[in-house]
Amino acid sequence: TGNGGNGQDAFLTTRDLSSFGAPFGRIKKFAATLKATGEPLFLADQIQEHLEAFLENEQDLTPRDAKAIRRVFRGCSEIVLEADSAYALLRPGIGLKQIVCIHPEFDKFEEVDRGKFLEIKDSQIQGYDEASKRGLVLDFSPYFRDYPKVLRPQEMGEGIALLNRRLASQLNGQPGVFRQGLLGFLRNRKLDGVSILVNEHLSSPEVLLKELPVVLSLLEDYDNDEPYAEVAHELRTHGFEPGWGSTVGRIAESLDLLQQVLESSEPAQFAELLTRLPLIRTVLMVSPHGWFAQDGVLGKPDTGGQVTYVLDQALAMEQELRKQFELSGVSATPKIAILTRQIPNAEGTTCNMVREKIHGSEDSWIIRAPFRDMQGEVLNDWISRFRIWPYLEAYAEESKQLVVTEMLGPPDLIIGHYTDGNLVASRLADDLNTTHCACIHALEKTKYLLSDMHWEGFEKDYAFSMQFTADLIAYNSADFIVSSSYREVGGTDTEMGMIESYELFSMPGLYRVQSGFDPRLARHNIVPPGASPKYFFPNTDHGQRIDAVTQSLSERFMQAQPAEGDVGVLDHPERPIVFAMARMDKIKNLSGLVEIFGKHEKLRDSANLLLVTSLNNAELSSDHEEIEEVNRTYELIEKYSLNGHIRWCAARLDKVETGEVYRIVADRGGVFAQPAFMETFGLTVIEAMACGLPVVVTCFGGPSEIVVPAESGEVINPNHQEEFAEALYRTISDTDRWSAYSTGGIARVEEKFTWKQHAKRVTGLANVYSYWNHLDVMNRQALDRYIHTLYHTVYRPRTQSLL
Ligand code: UDP
Ligand code: LCN
Repeated sequence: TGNGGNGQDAFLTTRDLSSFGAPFGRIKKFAATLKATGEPLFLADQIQEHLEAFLENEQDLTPRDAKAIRRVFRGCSEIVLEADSAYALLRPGIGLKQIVCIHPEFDKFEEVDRGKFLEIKDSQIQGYDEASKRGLVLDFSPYFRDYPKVLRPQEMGEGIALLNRRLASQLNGQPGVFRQGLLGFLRNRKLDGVSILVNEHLSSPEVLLKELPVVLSLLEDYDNDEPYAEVAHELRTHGFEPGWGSTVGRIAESLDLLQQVLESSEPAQFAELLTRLPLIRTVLMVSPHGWFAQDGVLGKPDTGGQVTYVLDQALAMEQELRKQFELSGVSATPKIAILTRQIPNAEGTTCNMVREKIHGSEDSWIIRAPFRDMQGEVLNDWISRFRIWPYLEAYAEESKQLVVTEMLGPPDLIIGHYTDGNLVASRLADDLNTTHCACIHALEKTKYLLSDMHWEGFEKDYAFSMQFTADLIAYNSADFIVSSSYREVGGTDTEMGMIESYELFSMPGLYRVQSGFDPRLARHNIVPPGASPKYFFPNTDHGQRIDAVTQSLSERFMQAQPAEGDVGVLDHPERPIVFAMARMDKIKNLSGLVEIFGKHEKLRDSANLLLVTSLNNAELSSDHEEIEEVNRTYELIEKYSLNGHIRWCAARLDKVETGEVYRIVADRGGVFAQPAFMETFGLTVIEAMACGLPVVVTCFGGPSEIVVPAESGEVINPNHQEEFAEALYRTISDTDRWSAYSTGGIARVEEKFTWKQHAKRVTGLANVYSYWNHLDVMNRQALDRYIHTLYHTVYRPRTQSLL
């Protein structure tokens, strides 16, 4: 298990812990007030609440000291009380952790190691005797000891920049090793079994450096726009195969870049060179849990943005790779496959099909393999993503053959999605020796309070012992990780990032994690998704809109009487609309929106509330969270007498219709509301903005990074219901503001959230990390063994309980 877990951050251990500058006497007094409550554990929000109450009472405290105390506890995520001691998990900065003990006898903080802290936490659940026995401790830090880490918070999630700098500095320090490494990498490249880039003539870096100026001068004899074929023969004799460019001009540019990279150490050039090389033709995406199809699946408890994301990513990657091949002069065409689960009882969807072409693609496919029980029989029905763990191993095994047949060999890149997709992806990448890119979408741990410490209570419904273990296995084994927002990686000034929350935690009786995911590792990259302009375009773009769709949706959502299956008569159908569309997860807080709307008189008297969810009848659901949220929404409609003001539609819209709903709401001067308690990214927010519909969104998670407050919408804490309602009200009642948000939103999406940019970045990342892997700078083999051990000793045996 290594010793890295003791591992406070190196530059912090040397710091004098009393030097936080806060009066320690008061800090002890604060700890004593916590103790007086009799509670053994305080979490982030409670700590802040108690701290503010405490500071208010301390009348004689100078503002300076109060500020210093607040600084100490800013981002403090846990305080555990044991006997006379209080143990606080502090966050001296984004991505950093420090555990301190506060004791009445001390005159300054005493540092506590991670193992001790977890043991104290466990003792609250297990009792001292049990907790003091040495159980299983997980620590991934030794395997990443030499991996570059960012230190500046603003660089968190910009792993590639750091990696490029590291590679460039290698050139400075050990030019020979660097050149040898790069040449070895270029020489091993093949597409469909055919060598590209360089051949064996370039037997050493010296030969390469000698040939480059010769070839560059030779190219000067040709016009820039002459095709590769004109120079192919000569290039080959000098050691260069196709892949450098489709025209003489492009080839010269690429080879010049190569020459500069070999001779100077400019990180940007290195990234540019690697990014333009055509290293990937076939991409496998893995997203096993159902329902995954192109129509009629969105909005079910397990299928929301991830399905949209994966399909759009596939199309964008195909286009990007096609463009890359065209520019590089390699005559190849890309192929993408999305591997998902085949569900025989498909309920009218295409989820039972083995193979399905992706609409709008040239050669991209959904391929499906079934889950099987222990006897090898196919499972016919959908099962929740929380219960799929026992099936994934055999699934990965069976899929391997399917993938190799589909791709005519191993894929060049595997992109895993969510925990299950990445677990399967890690197994396939291991077996097929392919680079593994992991897209996270959501980490469940932070969504459920104390899901780690009280895992046993959650086990029946959520099986978190399996899911969190699978997270640790899959994301640690990935070559690089793609997140959608900074919130996922670095969190905020006051709150941990979702990834960061896996760094130090315990599941009493199962294992203690001393180092799970270090968010500072240069494996993390933030690459946000986009909204497809084919469906999500401004409401003013009348040429693209289809009248019949506009008409039928307007009737359905805005006429006085509800259509069959929909709920709510509208007394004033002409009023502007407050619109929300989401799955009925508690965390999406649609019931909260009903309350926000219901309580605010001016808002309810000037607007209607439109909810579009896949379900508004609890009897049709088997998902307990969904049922509770539906019931609560009805209770609140009743409580605030919202009949006449709300329309609640159970609709499974296709993409054309979804885009059009945002637009018809925009036509009538409405607003889109996203009030989630936590959202990793929030695709609906960019969809609404792209359609010219102003948005008011939660401050928790991705939406707060999407929207620039007062420019492209408003960002509000949904727990402050009055404020949220005010923001909705001012957006629909102030026409200048409305127009500013509408145009601001469109511009923001065009600038920052496009699939084109996304695909370009992911392809570039894949190239750079493949190179990094090739150098084998970390001890990959040891990491793999550790991961396999965890898989076989914890994950696999536990999954048997779900059979
Ligand atoms: N969506 C839908 N119908 C619904 C609910 C959601 O079509 O009833 C679509 C929506 O257009 C968006 C996606 O599902 O593309 C939801 O993505 P988001 O990232 O907002 O949330 P998630 O469901 O992934 O948590
Ligand atoms: C999952 C979520 O919860 C959303 O916030 C994301 O937008 C979606 O996946 C796509 O990544």
